Amino acid sequence: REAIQPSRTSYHFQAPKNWLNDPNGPMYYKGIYHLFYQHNPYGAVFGKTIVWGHAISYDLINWVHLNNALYPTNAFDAKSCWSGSVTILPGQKPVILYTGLDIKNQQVQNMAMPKNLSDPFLREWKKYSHNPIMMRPDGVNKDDFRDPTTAWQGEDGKWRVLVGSLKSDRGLAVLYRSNDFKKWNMYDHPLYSEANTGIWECPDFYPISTNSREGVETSSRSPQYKYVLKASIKFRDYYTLGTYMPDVEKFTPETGFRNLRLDLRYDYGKFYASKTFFDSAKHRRILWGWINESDSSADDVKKGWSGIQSIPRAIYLSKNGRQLIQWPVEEIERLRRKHVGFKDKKLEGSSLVEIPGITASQADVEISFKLPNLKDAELMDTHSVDPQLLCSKKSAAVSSKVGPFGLLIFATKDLTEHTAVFFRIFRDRNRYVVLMCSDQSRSSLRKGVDKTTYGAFVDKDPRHEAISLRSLIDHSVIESFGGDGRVCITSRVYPTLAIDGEAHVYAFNNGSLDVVVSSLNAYSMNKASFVSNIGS
Ligand code: DQQ
Repeated sequence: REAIQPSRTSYHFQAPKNWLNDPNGPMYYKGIYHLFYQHNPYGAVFGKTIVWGHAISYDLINWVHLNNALYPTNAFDAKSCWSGSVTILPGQKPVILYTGLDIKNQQVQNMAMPKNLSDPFLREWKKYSHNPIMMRPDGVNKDDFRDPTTAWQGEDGKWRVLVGSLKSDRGLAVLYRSNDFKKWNMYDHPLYSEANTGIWECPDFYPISTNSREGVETSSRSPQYKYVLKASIKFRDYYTLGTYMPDVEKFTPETGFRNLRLDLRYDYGKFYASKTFFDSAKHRRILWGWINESDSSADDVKKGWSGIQSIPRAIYLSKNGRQLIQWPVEEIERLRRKHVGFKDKKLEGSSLVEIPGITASQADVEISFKLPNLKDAELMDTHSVDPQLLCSKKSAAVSSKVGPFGLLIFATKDLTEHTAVFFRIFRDRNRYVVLMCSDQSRSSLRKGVDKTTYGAFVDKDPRHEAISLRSLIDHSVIESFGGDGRVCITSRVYPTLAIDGEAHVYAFNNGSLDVVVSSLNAYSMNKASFVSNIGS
């Protein structure tokens, strides 16, 4: 593997070959996790014919690839089967709602059911004979109507579902209702819309508990729940918390998507078209997202594949109720092998400490920092700055007093190549503000790959708590969770020298004042198993 394909990942989900994009219809059904995904079976780039790839797993980590579940067969999906979701109807009956590109290239919504419910893998799917079940509303362009959500059932027995759209410069989540899951009527207003956002792709809408980390089923209701509405807009997944009143179909957001610069996002790096599902086995809500490549289409054709899925993340509300917290599902820890760790070690100003003895290109690293010298932090009016731009202005190489400190990942010994994931602390009046950055600018000697620096503010007070960072490292991807899962930043990088045995990982402090590593736990990671059960 390594010699030919240094960027192929070892424990992230990928298609056996060719193009992959959005996760579709994830579900837990009778002891098995299903993941479908947008897939071009004919090439390594997005194509004219997109189908639903399909894989199953018992643990969300090791997967069996199955035959494609949905592919063009009829006029209503003749050109492609685009994104959609699964709803498990009463009586344990899963149903797929998906977008068809029909024979005239219009986007329509379709339904499909398992051919044989007694096949534990649900390998084959049959399409509903009366498809399409939803046509675009008046005033909506034929390319602006797609990606049905998981449906939810109200106390009135009616089913509701959202479809992403765009109408006269407003992004919107069109709401449909049905008594029987077959005949759907558009409601007279969208669940929510906002001006000047562009189309909302892959909307997601679900309740979330305000007093527990446990996830809840999409149809369940309680005064204790808030609701999350997510929209995928121009390669960023924004979410807003809010309240939902099903009797009048009104969603009232707390923040909305309007202020695109400072709004809440699942991930401030590469992570798109995500989708959640309720895992009834472990009572949690799980989030999957598509992580695309940073290289060119020509590179993808050369390597024969493109796109990976994130490690599934458990998702719940923060204690203060202001945002979501994400954390890799616990099952990923089963891949941990060799461990190195220490506690309470001073990391002096301008210093670098190697984390030795692990496979640094395939690892899980958790590190926490305590900051004894906070009062000297740099002053900054953080309300008027874009955190991502701040990270590129103040890159890992720019020293201040408190920070940057963090990890250098996929680093050569001489640091010719490295990706820096780090924090910097600012003082803003009487508050301390934590900035988290992922700096890809020196990740690879290769030219022509996207090396954008990412960044976001972490809602944590460094006076009272350690600032933690966990990075899942897998050959060409780093998924970083800052402040115990408050800020996630995913990046794709393609080191040319820092591969396999030449890759190192370091803790670094490029600030002039000392910081303390209060704990470090780093692990080599095993490969996950991906088995193909694709046949005729
Ligand atoms: N990808 C699908 C669409 C969706 C987009 C097509 C988002 O259904 O809107 O592959 O990445």
